[in-house]
Amino acid sequence: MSRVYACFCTDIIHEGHLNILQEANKYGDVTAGILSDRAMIKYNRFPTISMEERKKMLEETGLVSEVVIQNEIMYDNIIVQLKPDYVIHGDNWCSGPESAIRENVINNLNKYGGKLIEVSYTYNENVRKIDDNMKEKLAMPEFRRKRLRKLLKLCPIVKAIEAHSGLTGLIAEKTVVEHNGELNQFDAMWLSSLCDSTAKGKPDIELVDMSSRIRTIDDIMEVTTKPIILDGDTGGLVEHFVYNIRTLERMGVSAVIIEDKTGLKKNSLFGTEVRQTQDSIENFCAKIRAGKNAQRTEEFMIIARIESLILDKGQEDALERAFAYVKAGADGIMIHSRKEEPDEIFAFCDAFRKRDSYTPIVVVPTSFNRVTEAELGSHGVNIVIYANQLTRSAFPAMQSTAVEILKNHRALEVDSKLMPFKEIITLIDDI
Ligand code: SPV
Ligand code: MG
Repeated sequence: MSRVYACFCTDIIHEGHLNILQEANKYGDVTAGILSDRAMIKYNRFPTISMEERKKMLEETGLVSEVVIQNEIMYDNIIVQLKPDYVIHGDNWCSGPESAIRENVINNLNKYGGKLIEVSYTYNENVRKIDDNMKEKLAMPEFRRKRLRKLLKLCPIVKAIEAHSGLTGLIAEKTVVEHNGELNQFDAMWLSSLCDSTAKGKPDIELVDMSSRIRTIDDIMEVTTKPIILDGDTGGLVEHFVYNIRTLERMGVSAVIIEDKTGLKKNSLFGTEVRQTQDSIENFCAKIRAGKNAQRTEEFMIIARIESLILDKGQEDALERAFAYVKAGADGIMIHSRKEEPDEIFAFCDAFRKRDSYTPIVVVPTSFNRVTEAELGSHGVNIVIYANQLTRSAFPAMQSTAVEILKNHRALEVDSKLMPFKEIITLIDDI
C-alpha cells in the first residue's frame, strides 16, 4: 500500500484539514506529521496547546494511521525517515515565504520519484472564524504575558524588534522571510523609550510619561500577538514603580527592563558626553525587590539593565552589579555598550556565565552591529534587541519625501519611491 504524508502546523482541526486528510486516504495509508513547538514558532504560529495535545487531536480524526513529530519546517529529514510515495498539502503555500517549503518538498520527492498532491485550500467563513479566534486567544494578556518565558525555553536566541505604534507593531508581527532555506521572523517587540519619544517628537529623558507609554502599548496590543518587552527607563520612583508593575502585568506585557541610572535620565548612546548618574547598587536592588514583591503573576519578568560599560565604570563594576541584581530577584540582566566592537560585551557575558548559567542575558547591538545573533548566542546571550532600526529607516525616508514635494511643488516625482496604499493595507486585518 502506498504511503501518504501530510504535515500540520495547527492547534485546531477544521474542515479544511479534514478535507486534506480525506483526500490523502484516497492515495494510501496516511501518516500525519505535527510540527514541533520550535518549528511552529519559525512558521509564525505560536502553539497554544502542547505537542501531545496536537498529536492526540490528529489521532482523534480517525483518518490517520500514525502521527509523527516533524522537527524542522523543511522536509529533508522527515522525507528520508518516511520515504512517502505522496506528500499532500493545501495549495495555499504556492506564494509568499511558504513557497520555499513547497520547493523543498518537491526537490526531496524528486530524488526518488515521490509525488506532491495539492488540494485546493478551504477558505470559508467558518475557517476564517477559527483562525481569528486563535489570533484573539494569542493576544489575550494571560497568554501573551507568558509567551516570552516560553520562547526563552524554546529558542536559542529570542529576537526582538522595536515597535512604537500599531503600524510598526504589525511589521514586527507579520514580517516573515525565507532566506537560505529557512523561515525567519521576530519573536518579540521592544517598546523603546527612545523611539516612543522620537515618534512623539520628544527627547528620550523620561518626559513621555507612563500614561502615554501605556497608550502606545495598548495601540500595539490591539493589532498584534507577540510578547512585549517594555523599556521602563529607570523605573522611576520605587513608590510609582510598584504600581506600574501591576498595570503592565494586567495588560499582558511580558517584561520590563529598568536601567540603573538615577536623576534626569539621558539616552545611553550619548555615553559620557552628557551628565548621567548611575544609581547605587543598594538603591537599585531595593527597586528590583519592591517590583518583584508587587508582581502578582509567575510569568512577568523584571530585567535589570547595567550601565557600567556605558559610563566607563569597567567590567568589575558591571559584574558586581549583575550578581547583586540577580540576588535581589532580577529575572534577567541587560548589559549595554556603545563600543563598535562587541569585545566588552563578550568579556562580560563570558565572566557572568562562569558563575551563572541560568539567568537570561539581554543585549542591544546598536553600536556593535557587526556581531551576529549566533556569535552573541555562543557567549551566552538569550535576547537580542534591535532597538531603533525601524525608526531610523522611516525618519530619513519621510524627510526626503517632504523635501522632494517641496522642491517640485507636486508629488509626482516621489511617487515611484512610495508603497502603494493597496499594499500597506494588506498589513491591516479586517474584523
Ligand atoms: C531605547 O531603545 O530606548 C534604549 C536602548 O534604551 S538605547 O537607545 O541603546 O539606550
Ligand atoms: Mg531607552
